[in-house]
Amino acid sequence: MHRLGLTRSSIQAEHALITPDTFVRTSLEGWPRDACTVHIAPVIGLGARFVQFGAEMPTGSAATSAPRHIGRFVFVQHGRVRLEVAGETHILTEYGYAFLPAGSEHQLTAEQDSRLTVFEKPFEAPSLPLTLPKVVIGNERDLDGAHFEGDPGLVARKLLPDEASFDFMVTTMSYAPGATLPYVEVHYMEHGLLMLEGEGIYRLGERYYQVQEGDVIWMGAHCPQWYGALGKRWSKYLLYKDMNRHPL
Ligand code: UGY
Ligand code: MN
Repeated sequence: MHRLGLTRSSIQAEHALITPDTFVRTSLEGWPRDACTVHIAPVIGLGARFVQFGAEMPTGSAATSAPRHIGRFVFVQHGRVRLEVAGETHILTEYGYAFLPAGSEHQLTAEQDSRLTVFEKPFEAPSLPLTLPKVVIGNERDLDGAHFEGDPGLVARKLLPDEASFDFMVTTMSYAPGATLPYVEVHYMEHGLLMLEGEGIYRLGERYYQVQEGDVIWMGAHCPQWYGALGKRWSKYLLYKDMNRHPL
């Protein structure tokens, strides 16, 4: 049925919900033609300091490194991707991921039709001692989780090392049906979010949104945020957060 101009997408000054019915594909340098949907970019609302995009890669297509000052995180939603970096070859399958520090030359080749989500951020070096982040490869399904704030119905998995050399973190948050964030969070760090599984309700600023698998959310600095899992099965989201740097 025609949607008559209606959508759940909503773009506000300090947050956004972007639903798949409104995704528009474009060509990004280094990616196959028309492969990318840029969800979050510095031009959104009052401004973001990172980029989140999806990439649909047909079998055999390839992507090259980000510009040298940009750190990149790649997550495979589905498909199979070959990553060549630092003289090694890695195969990333569903829920596989890679962190590619700024300046690391690499190539991603789709061995099957694949869908990726990518976070990128201009790298901010840490204060002395200057330790630089390394390449990280993993699969979310191999990670042990920790109960968030002691709640057995809320499991957080850190996809990157919790080390000061990294200027952002990527986590998955999994919620049992009925579980919620324990309180409304307000923090100066930003989030980019992809709903991986299930459904729930997200408070962003003063509004409440129904959200489901495939939705993207941007939470700008200080955006009040809270989530409740309303579905009948566990829900899970992938979450970017800038970390470990002085706010000035
Ligand atoms: O740690 C966090 O900032 C996380 N709990 N935020 C969120 O899920 N919106
Ligand atoms: Mn948060």
